[in-house]
Amino acid sequence: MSNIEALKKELVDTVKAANDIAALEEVRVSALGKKGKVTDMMKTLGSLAPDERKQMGQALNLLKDEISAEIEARAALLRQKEMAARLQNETVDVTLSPRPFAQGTLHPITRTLEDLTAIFADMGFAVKEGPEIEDDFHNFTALNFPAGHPARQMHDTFYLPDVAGGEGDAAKRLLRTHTSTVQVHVMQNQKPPIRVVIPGRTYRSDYDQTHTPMFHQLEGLMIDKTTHMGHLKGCLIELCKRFFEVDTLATRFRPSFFPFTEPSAEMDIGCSRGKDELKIGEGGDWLEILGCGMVHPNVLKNCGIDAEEYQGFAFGMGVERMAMLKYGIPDLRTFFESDLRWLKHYGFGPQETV
Ligand code: 2U9
Repeated sequence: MSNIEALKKELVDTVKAANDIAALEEVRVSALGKKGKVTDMMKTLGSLAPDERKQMGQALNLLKDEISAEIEARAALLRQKEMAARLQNETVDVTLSPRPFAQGTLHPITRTLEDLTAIFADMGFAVKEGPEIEDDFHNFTALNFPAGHPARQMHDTFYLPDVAGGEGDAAKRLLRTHTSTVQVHVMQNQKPPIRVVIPGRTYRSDYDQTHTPMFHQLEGLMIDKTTHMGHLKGCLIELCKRFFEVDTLATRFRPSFFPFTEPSAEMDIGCSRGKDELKIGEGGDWLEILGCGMVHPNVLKNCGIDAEEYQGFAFGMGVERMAMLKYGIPDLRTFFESDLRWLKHYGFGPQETV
């Protein structure tokens, strides 16, 4: 075997033995670099006779091309292998739990609204939303609050500047004090039967241990020709059983007063209070949970519904209160502090939603 053939075999073997791009680069330098083996042989050409030099020169150039081609082919193969290994290592298994990657959590209010609306949706209620800036008619007048009635003050309303050129109550703009405004819109726009729940933010100028200027309500309305108090009770007892995840639940309905319902009631559920815990379901104690009643005939009339033909029930609850009771959150104001430690503790991962 000539020197060139022996060198070719040696170099091809070392190219094939290179197992990564870095090792291959070393092979390239040791063969074709300034001090490489092929280059060294090129340097000897000058000492050869012209014929031999020509022959040897051609052979060395061919060797150089062949080794370059070998190196390029090996590099392509190694790059392909490296890419396959990276793809293998960097694969994301989308079936794995997202928990280790989860950065944020669902706020307990979001979770509670989802829980409540899911239960009502199951009972055939549609979910409706409406504006947070309202007029006096939708917030008070339609709901049977007489003009100048103290109940309007009781709501600690946030008023906005009057509409330019407007006069009297109709010109008054306010932040809604309850989500009942949305039921008014629904009744104005939809013929009965009506079965809706309304989740949303409400505003009252009040701040202490049990009140914040913004809080959430969930209200409901059902109207049909024969809707009665028995439907109201059945619906709300079922809601509480499902929301608090109990099979047996003591309940009682105490007479109350709201301008927009007649008769009106407050619903209590049974509970027992231990030293540091509250157990919902049964026991000697009672817990006030929501307000409800049969829609006042004046409200039906104000919203364009024939009170001789239709009747309905309505209810309303504070969402923060429901969340505090279900998830054992002791302080209302912490809901709005955006404390990351609190959010981590009381928040819910996305896979835990209903
Ligand atoms: C229409 C007719 C009737 C909604 C109702 C209550 C009773 C009630 C409170 C619970 C706690 C508000 O967040 S809270 O302070 N709500 O007690 N809400 S009946 O009745 C309506 C609503 C709309 C057209």
